[in-house]
Amino acid sequence: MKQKLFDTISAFEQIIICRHERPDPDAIGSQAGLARLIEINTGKKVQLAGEEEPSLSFLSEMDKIDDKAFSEALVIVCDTANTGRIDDERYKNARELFKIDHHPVVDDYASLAWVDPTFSSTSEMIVHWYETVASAHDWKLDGECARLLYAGIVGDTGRFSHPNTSACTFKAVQLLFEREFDVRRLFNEMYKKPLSLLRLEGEVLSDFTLSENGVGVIVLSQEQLRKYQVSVNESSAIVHSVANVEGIMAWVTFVELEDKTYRVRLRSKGPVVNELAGRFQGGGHPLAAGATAENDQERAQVVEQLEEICKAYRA
Ligand SMILES: [Mn+2]
Repeated sequence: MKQKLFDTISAFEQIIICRHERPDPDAIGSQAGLARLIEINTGKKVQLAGEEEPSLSFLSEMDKIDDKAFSEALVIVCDTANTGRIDDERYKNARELFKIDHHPVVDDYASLAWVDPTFSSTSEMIVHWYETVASAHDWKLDGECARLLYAGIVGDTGRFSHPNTSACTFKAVQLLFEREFDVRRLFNEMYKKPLSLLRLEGEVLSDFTLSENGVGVIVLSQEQLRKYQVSVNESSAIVHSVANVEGIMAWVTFVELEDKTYRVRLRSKGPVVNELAGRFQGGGHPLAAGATAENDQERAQVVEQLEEICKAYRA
């Protein structure tokens, strides 16, 4: 499939790259990193699809793309397991579709797909692809590519602290570090936090409780988000703030949206949580997943089921 990716890229003049909605650094890093890699080595213009994400614009901005362009293009979708999360529905009109992803398969949406959950991140897959396929065709990977792909790896491995970090990860990082880019500046941009978010975190942490089974629950209301002027996307930083509490097994963050539904973020130290996410219109990795709770009743069900999972895990 890796060689097929190279051949398919070579066969198309028009290339568009998509990634998942509400992007994280790996989504944009792999999308923009691959785009740049193709551009500097083939001279082809590669367009980036999806909504602009202001908090990640230091990585890359998106392109405005005509409807017509999609029907003539190879569309590559990075880092997205299910069709519902692909940012820019026009991917459906693509002449050819290629999926590159490290999440376990949810939707088998592309006839051409390179999916491998042993990689920490889609960005790591791109580096691996460069090293094993593209470099043999004399492709170069420059400092800006390295910066984008490094951001993706750092994001998805939690700065090399999550168990998805492997020898292959460090091999990829070695290659990237042989290029020149400003790591310090990148980290400053990735981990900067608005003061308002810090204040909201303070309020959340002072109310935080842990159940007997080691389950932590955080609920962010619309009222709190408004009071502290924190967006739903920015609030995702809060999910990490309780990760190191002694005795925690798994935790869940509910962020209330304007329509009174909740965005659910599940994290775990061992108990598998993506099956639970799957029961609530979501999915993800075994130890990190996302879902939706339609109302307070479903919110309570998520907590109840997470309690059961952690209790069973401990037994
Ligand atoms: Mn990813």
